[in-house]
Amino acid sequence: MNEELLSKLSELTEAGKINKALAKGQDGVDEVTKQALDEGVAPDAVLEALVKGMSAIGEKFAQGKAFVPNMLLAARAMNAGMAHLKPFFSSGQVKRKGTFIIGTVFGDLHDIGKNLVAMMVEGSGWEVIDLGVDVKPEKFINAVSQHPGCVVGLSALLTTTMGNMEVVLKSLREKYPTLKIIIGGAPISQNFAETIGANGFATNPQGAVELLNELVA
Ligand code: B12
Repeated sequence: MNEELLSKLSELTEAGKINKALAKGQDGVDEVTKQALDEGVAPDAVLEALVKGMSAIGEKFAQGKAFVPNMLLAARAMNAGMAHLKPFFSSGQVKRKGTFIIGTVFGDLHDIGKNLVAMMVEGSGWEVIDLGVDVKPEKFINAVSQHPGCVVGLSALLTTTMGNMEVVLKSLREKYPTLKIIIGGAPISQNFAETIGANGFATNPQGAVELLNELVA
C-alpha cells in the first residue's frame, strides 16, 4: 500500500499535478502527500518519492524531452508536497543534504534558468537560499557567513556579466578560501569555469544536482 502511494506521488510530481483543484478533480501531490503522512508513511520516504519525480522530469528536461513549463509545474507540485513535510524538517526528523545559496550576479537580471536550478536543487533535498538577481559580492558574503558549510551557485546570462562572476567568486574566496562554488548560464563553459577557479559547471538543473551531490559525497 505504501509502495503504491509512494510511486503515485512520484508520478504526480513528475506530471506536475499540484492539487485536486488544478488536476481536474483528481488527487494531486498536495492530497496524496497528506494522505501518505496521515497513513503513517515515514516522512523521509515521502521526500524520496517527491525527489524521484523531480529527478525524472529533470532528466527529461536535460535530454530535451521536457520543457520549462513542465519543470515549473513539477516544481510547484513538489512545493505542495514539501509544505506538508516542513514540520518534519523543523523537528529534525528529515535531514537536508546541505545548504545551497544561489543568485544571478550583479549587472544581470536574467533569472528563469537560475530559478529552475534552485527549484530542482530544493527538490533534490537541499535547503536553498535564493538571493535573487543583480546580486553584489557583499550580499553573497553575508549569506555565506550565516550558513557555514554551504555551497554557492552563481548564474550569468550575459557575456558582459561573466566577468562579474569572477569578481564575486574572488571576493568570496578571499573570505572563505575553501568555499565550494559552482557556476552556470548560457554563455558559461567548462573552460571558463576552470579559468576562474569554480568547483564545477553545469548546463541544466539536473547537472547542477549531480554536481552538488558529488561535491558533498
Ligand atoms: C528571457 C530573456 C530576457 C528577459 C529576462 C527575464 C527573466 N526574468 O529572466 C529580459 C527581457 C528581462 C532580458 C533582458 C536582457 N537581455 Co535577455 N534574454 C532572454 C532570453 C530570450 C532567454 C533566457 C532564458 O531564460 N533562457 C531559458 C533558461 C531556462 O535557460 P538559461 O538561463 O540558460 O538557464 C539554464 C542553464 O544555463 C543552466 N543555468 C543557469 N544558471 C545556472 C546556475 C548554476 C549554478 C548552474 C549550475 C546552472 C545554471 O540551467 C538553466 C536551466 O537549464 C535570452 C535568449 C536565449 N534564447 O537564451 C536573451 C539573452 C540572454 N538576453 C540578451 C540581452 C542582450 C539582454 C539585454 C542586454 C537586452 C537589452 N538590450 O536590454 C537585457 C539585459 C538585462 C540585464 N541587465 O540582465 C542576450 C545576451 C547576449 C550576450 N551574449 O550577452 C540574449 C542571448 C539574447 C540575444 N540573442 O541577444 N532578457
